[in-house]
Amino acid sequence: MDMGEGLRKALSMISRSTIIDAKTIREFNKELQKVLIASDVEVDIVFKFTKEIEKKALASKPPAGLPPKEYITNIVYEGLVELMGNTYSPEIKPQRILLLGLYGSGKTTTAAKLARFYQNRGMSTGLICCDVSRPAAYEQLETLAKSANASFFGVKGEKDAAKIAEQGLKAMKGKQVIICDTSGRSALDDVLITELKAVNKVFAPDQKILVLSADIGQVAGVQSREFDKAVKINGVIVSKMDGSGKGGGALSAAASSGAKVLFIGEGEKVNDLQPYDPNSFIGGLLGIPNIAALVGKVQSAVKEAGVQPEDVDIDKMDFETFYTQLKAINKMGPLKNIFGMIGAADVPKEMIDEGEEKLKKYKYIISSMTREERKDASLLHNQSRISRVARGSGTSEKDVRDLISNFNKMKKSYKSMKNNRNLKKMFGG
Ligand SMILES: Nc1nc2c(ncn2[C@@H]2O[C@H](COP(=O)(O)OP(=O)(O)O)[C@@H](O)[C@H]2O)c(=O)[nH]1
Ligand SMILES: [Mg+2]
Repeated sequence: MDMGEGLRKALSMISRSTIIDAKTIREFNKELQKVLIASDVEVDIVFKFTKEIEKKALASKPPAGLPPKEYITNIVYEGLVELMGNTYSPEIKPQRILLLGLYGSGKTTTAAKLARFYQNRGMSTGLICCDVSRPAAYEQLETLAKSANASFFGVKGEKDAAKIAEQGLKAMKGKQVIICDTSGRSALDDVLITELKAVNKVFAPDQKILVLSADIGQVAGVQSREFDKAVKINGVIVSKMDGSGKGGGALSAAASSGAKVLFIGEGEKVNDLQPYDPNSFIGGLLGIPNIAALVGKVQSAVKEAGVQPEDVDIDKMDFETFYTQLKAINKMGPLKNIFGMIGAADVPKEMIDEGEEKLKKYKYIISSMTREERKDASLLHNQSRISRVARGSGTSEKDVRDLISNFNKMKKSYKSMKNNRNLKKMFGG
C-alpha cells in the first residue's frame, strides 16, 4: 500500500464518526503512525507529528457545518506539508550547477532533466560529463543531452575530472546554464570527496546539488548531512518519486536534516522533473485536487465553450449573446461549478444550474421579443411589453422578469470579471 492510499484509508475511518473525541483521534493516529512508518518516515518524527495532530484536533471544535473528516483532513494536510519542507521557486538566471550523489541515485538523468527545465524557460544550456568512473557515463550523458536539446562536453578516457571541468567550461562559454555531472560511488569515501573538491574548485558552481533516490527513504537525511559536511550542498533533488513508496520518508528526512528539497524527479524521461511543492505532493496523496491543474482544465473548458468575458463586448451584450453564453456555460458540464469556486465572477448559481427546460423557455421568450427589445433590454422595463412577451412565448410574466434579472446579473458579473486582474492573469489576457 502506498502512502497516499494508506492516508486516505486512515482518513476514511473518521467519516464514520460524527464527533471528534480523544478516542477517535487516538485510533486514527495509530493508523496514521502505521502508514508513515511504512513510508519510512523516521519514528521520532512520526510520534511528534501524531502528538501534534492530537493537540490540534482536540484544541478546537470543527467549524459549524464542516464534517469531521474534512476537519481532520485539513489538519493532517497542513501538518504533513510542514513536515515535508518548503516550496522551491527556481530562479531563471545564468548559473553553474554541480550535481553530486552516490552511484545510481539518478545524477546523470537529473542533469539532463535540469538542462531541459532551464532550456524550456529560454536559457541556453550545456552539460559536462565529469563522471570518470562509470564506463559508459560519456555516452549516457551525450544521448540524454540530445533529447534535452542541450550542448554536451566530455573527454573520453580522461581520468582527471577537474581537467574535464576546466576544458568543459571553455567549451561551454556563452551557455547560460552549465550543469556538471560527476562520478558516483557506493558510499561517500575519501577518494570521492577529493575528486569532488577538485572539480568544485575549477568549476566554481553557484549551486551544489545532491541527488538522492526516493527509495532510500529516511537514509536521505543521513546522506544529506554527510555530503553537506564534506562539500557543503545547497539542496537536494529527490529522484524516482514515481516508483517508490518511501518518497514521503525521503522528503521528510531531507527536510528535517535541514536540506532544501529543490526538485523531484518522477520518471526516466527528460521532462519528468518538477520544482518541489509540498502542497501539491501532499494534496496528491490525500486526494485533494491540485488547484493549478484544475485551473488549467477550467481554462481550456472556458475557451472551448466560448465563455470568455474578454470575447464579449459587454456594452453591446444583448439577449442573444446572453442566451449563447448561458448555453455555453451549461455545456461545460461539472466544470461550470468551479467557475464560482475559483472566484471567476459570481455568476449566480441558479443561472449556472439552468436546466434544459429553463434554457428552452428562455429561447421562446427571446424569440417573442421584437428586434429592438432584443438589442435594448431597457425597453422591457415596461409592464405591457412584459405581458406581451409572456403571452407570445407561452410563459409567465414571472419567467420573463426572471430572464431580465438574470441578464442584468450576467452583464454585471462579466463586467467585474473583465476588471479582475487576477483572473485576467489566470485566463491569459
Ligand atoms: N523511474 C525513474 N527512474 C529514474 C529516475 N531517475 C533516474 N532513473 C533511472 O535510474 C537509473 C540510474 O540513473 P542514473 O541517472 O544513471 O544515475 P547515476 O548513477 O546517479 O548517474 C537509470 O536507469 C535511470 O533511468 C526517476 O525519476 N524515475
Ligand atoms: Mg551517472
